[in-house]
Amino acid sequence: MILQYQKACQARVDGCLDALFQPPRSELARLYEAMRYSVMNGGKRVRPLLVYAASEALGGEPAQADGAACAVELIHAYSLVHDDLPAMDDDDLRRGQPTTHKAFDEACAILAGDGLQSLAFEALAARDFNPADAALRLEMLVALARAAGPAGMVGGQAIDLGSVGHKLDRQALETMHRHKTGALIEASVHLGALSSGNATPEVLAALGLYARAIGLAFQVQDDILDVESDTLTLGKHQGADIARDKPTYPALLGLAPAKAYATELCDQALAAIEPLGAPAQPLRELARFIVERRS
Ligand code: GRG
Repeated sequence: MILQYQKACQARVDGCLDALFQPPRSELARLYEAMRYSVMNGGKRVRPLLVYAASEALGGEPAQADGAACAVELIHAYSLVHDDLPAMDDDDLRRGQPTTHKAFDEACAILAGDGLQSLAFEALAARDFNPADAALRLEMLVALARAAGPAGMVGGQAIDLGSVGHKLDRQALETMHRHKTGALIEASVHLGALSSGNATPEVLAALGLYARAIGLAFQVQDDILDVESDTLTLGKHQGADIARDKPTYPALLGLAPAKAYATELCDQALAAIEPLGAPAQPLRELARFIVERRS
């Protein structure tokens, strides 16, 4: 069922994203091509899936969630383009293809990342793909800005870069991941819920617990895959974390306890949304997918 749901949501968000990369003038063809290359290249679309699933859990219309689904994927894509740059992780492989700065050049990749970030906020502000209520759209814009910015994802990246050569304990590792990857995953669930127009504080709190747990589970599983998977399946270099001596959950806890921790986080997520009943089924399937995925 998750595969079918996943495919339908991927096709939906890919259709919306595709429309964003039409260069308004010929001089911008290369920049738009670099942006398209960075997005339309086979990502799992986990964050848009969470947007649609959270919206559906609260009886929302997918057409009102399209803007948020595009926005979180655009922010995610920009973060990967910049993360892969020589000044950061200096990677040459992403989603099985040369990274954007390798396929184009470094300046073009920096600008493509910048452009994707701006497009994200434009997509979230547009009336056509979001709730008609302007106050709700403003609330969604602020939520995404906070999650993506210095108190969220950008801050997490700064903590990560600042920790090179230092040993992080479990708490510091958790703080870094909650910012670096958790904030955008939490925002995806939050935006999806808001887009439905039916979010109450109680439901947002339950979804917040769910999102916090799967945000961390996503990272724990990512660390496990870095140990257990292979470069072809991952579409990025397997063992890169170990090679860079990055702190990871398997390194800190051991492989079996790291797997047990991922399962525990998944169970926590499922418990948090129990009261939401049948419409939250896609969210449950997604929580399981996050800890069972192989890439
Ligand atoms: C440069 C501001 C800035 C931030 C970068 C998220 C991030 C912060 C860097 C990515 C580094 C990384 C590989 C983190 C591990 C978790 C992660 C985000 C994996 C990639 O996400 P997936 O698995 O990728 O959803 P796809 O390709 O499926 O979209």
